[in-house]
Amino acid sequence: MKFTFVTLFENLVKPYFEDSILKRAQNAKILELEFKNPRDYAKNKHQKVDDYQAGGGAGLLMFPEPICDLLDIIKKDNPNAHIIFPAPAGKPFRQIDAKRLAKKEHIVFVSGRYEGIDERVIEEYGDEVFSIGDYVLTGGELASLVMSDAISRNIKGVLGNEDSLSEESFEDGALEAPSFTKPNIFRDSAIPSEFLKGNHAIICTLKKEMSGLKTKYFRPDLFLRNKGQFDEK
Ligand code: 6GU
Repeated sequence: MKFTFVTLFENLVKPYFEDSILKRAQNAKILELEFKNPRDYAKNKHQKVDDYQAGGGAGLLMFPEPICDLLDIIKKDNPNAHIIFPAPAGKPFRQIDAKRLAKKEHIVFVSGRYEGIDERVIEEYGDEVFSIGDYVLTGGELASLVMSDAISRNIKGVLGNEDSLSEESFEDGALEAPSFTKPNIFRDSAIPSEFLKGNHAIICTLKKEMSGLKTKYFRPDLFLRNKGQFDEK
């Protein structure tokens, strides 16, 4: 997988990939990163990339030409590039999107700063527009990082143990059951006794129950959306 980050602030993005398993994935050539700065494609004297909004409105917008020139080059060199615009006005980014996008060859994240990007750029080049939650960030960089991280760990070979994917939150529309490690009693708090007895069928049933309760309590929206999932078998 190749990720291209189109951003005015590559230093906000780069360090995240310089440690841990995402570093290992790059060393193993599973992951390749590229950074492109729209400012390098601005033709005006001061390499300006933003301007006032048509019709008024607070804040500056990134104007089309530098980003479009840059995206034309990326598309020409990489006909399979899948272009994503992070934006609070996008559709919600979910685990199923992370899994689906992990199968792409090349994903380009185009981060806006200021109040965003001229809508015509998104219309022409955007394969998808995603929001990572109902709040507003100062730019698309953090959202691009969140999405690229969630996508990466679904690429074969990135996680040491692929099994760790199967029991996670959202894999089956539910929040993950609580998990525990040693010691069995910590500051007077014991782990559920069945976990110590080693009957895997019982533990599995118990985890399903806890997962259902947790989902119903903390995420009633998820619980309702995936109702069949929680029925007694
Ligand atoms: Cl994708 N971008 C920005 N700027 N703010 C957000 C967002 C994205 N998702 C939620 N808030």
